[in-house]
Amino acid sequence: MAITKKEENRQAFLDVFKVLKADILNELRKNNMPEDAYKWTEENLEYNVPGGKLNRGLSVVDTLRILKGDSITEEEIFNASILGWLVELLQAFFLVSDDMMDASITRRGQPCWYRKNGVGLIAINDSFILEGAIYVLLKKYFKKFDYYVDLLELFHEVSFQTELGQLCDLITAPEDNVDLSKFSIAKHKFIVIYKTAFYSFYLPVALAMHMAGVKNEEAYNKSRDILIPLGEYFQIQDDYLDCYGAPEVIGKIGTDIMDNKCSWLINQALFKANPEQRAVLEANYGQKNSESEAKVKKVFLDLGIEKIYKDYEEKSHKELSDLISQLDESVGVKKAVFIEFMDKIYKRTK
Ligand code: DMA
Ligand code: MG
Ligand code: MG
Ligand code: MG
Repeated sequence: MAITKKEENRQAFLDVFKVLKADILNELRKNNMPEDAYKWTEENLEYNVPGGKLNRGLSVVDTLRILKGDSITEEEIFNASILGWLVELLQAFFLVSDDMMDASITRRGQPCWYRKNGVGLIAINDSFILEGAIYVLLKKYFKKFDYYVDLLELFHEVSFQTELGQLCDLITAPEDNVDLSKFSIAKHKFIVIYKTAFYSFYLPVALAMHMAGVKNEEAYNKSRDILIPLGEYFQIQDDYLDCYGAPEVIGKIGTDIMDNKCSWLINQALFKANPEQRAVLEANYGQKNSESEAKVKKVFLDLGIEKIYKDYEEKSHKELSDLISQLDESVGVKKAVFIEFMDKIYKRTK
């Protein structure tokens, strides 16, 4: 697809957000919300929903375009865009709460919502409102379809999976008790599949499949078998970028080392470290000061972690391409869906 067409689709997608924002605010009007609460929610939506890369949301539309081909209608594109924004609302809900739990500083190039003056812990409830808005809109636009309950169940299931993943992510990284022996590649894999892969990769594609009328359960299972490893790859990129990404490009300041996170990088480092290097990691990982963080980064440097990541990226891309090429399209999905999604994230720098 030419850049211009892509940009045009993105603009059309962004235009749909205006409609949905008005719908949600209208719901507040119907509930006679006081003017300050109305304004507050308007800012919550503007600040937290549309400012990201929109990969997840756009993937719903892109997937439906591929599944339907030339027969796709304007109405179907509009409806797929709505579902895309519901994924972005879910993402906003998770990010607002994730930033509080991870004690993050910035997100999408601006202060995290909870760090804004006067917001603080109110951000907890604001995240609930972002989640609640999903179901207001889903009912308004999709109750009339026979697959409404499938969509509802899907949002509930992946939300629960993500919350389970966030739980494991958090309790594997206690602030007051750094114990690197709790980490492993297997533990990391479990955490990232649950906290990221289901909602970021399976959800957008499965939503479009429901819209396209795919009923065969095998099609969902086969898609999941590709999308989960793709999501794992994406979160490993996120872990890499936390340490090596430029904050002005990724829009956030990395916190994983200070937060004692079971990230891909520390697991690779522990795998390669000699006893002295391990001792440096034990003494400095998860400590909330930049001197300790720098010492951990120095061990990463000495171990050549960046090169290990670059090799992983190549290898993973090849494995995912093979997995996609082996897909049997007769179950009711197309390889292009997964190629399109992979192209969106391969070698990303943000
Ligand atoms: C992200 O994990 C997972 C969810 C559910 C938001 P993370 O804390 O590594 O994300 P980020 O690096 O964007 O804070
Ligand atoms: Mg985080
Ligand atoms: Mg987190
Ligand atoms: Mg991260």
